[in-house]
Amino acid sequence: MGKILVTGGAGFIGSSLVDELIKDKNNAIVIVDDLSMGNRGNIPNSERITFYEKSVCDYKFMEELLILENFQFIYHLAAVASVADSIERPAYTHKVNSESTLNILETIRKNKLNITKMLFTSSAAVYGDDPTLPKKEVSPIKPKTPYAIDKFSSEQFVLRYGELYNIQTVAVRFFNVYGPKQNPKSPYSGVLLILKDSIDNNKNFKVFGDGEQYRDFVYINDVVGAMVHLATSSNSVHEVYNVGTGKKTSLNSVIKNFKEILNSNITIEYAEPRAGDIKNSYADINKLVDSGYSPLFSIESGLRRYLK
Ligand code: UD2
Repeated sequence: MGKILVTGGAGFIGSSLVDELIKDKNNAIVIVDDLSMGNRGNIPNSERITFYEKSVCDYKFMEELLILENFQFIYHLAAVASVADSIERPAYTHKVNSESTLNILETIRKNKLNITKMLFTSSAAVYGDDPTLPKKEVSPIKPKTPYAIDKFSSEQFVLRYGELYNIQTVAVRFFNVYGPKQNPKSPYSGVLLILKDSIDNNKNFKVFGDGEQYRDFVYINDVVGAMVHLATSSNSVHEVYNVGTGKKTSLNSVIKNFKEILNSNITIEYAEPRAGDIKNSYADINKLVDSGYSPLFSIESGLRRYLK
């Protein structure tokens, strides 16, 4: 591939992407991460990786870096990754999740940088709780939080800006991603990590609601696979793609999977539904599949790999 920038490359998804990209001996990777969510230990050791502990909001640094390195590929993952955090800090979130993206685009445009592809990572949060299911890329957009608003606006900036100024761009909307390297200490951990953590530490697991709510849980390897595919495919330009499995899995059924795989009992407490939660969500992934990427992991095989 060549010279690659991964912002947020010390985080859960970013570092998993780096693990994959580094396998290709032709790749040299630059990571920019301020370690606000990420963890240095997530970054693999390699002389083909350069790590800068910097914020993507350091515009002077980012501009100099982009001009100096002349990247072929840019994966922009650095973000305030927590919806709850975005509600606490909307203006800060806007800086990190939106303005930093525009700054990268502006630097590319003004300096006529010749990138092969820039990929932006958005979220299923943009659909909000509109009841239309499964979510298609053309389904109604109803962002409910600063996080979702900024993800949607940045995604649109990246795509339409790309069209206007002839920059090759693509965007993805992640559904519920799980896998190793997710930070169990984070108060905003995904439900599968919390479940795993409860089992590991012999704690009760609290189900918010009746457990019949469903999600599209997608294993990290498929998320990485889809990103690399879309970044390198010359047909996927100025488009946004859902990244999920296309299958719905209820919380109760995922708990059953955990019990079977680990052959252990889990003590469940049922509690009131969590305020602000959406009831159900899952992706229509036909667009992704038509582009040439089909997920390899089902919830069963993904969980087996994850819990191994
Ligand atoms: C996901 C994203 C969020 C945002 C949102 C958009 C994660 C961690 N969160 O939220 O950032 O993009 O999608 O819609 O990926 N639950 C329990 N017990 C727990 C924790 C959760 O029952 O201890 C339930 C929760 O009430 C919900 C389901 O599990 O019904 C999934 O919760 P989640 O926080 O993993 O993910 P989600 O889809 O609400």
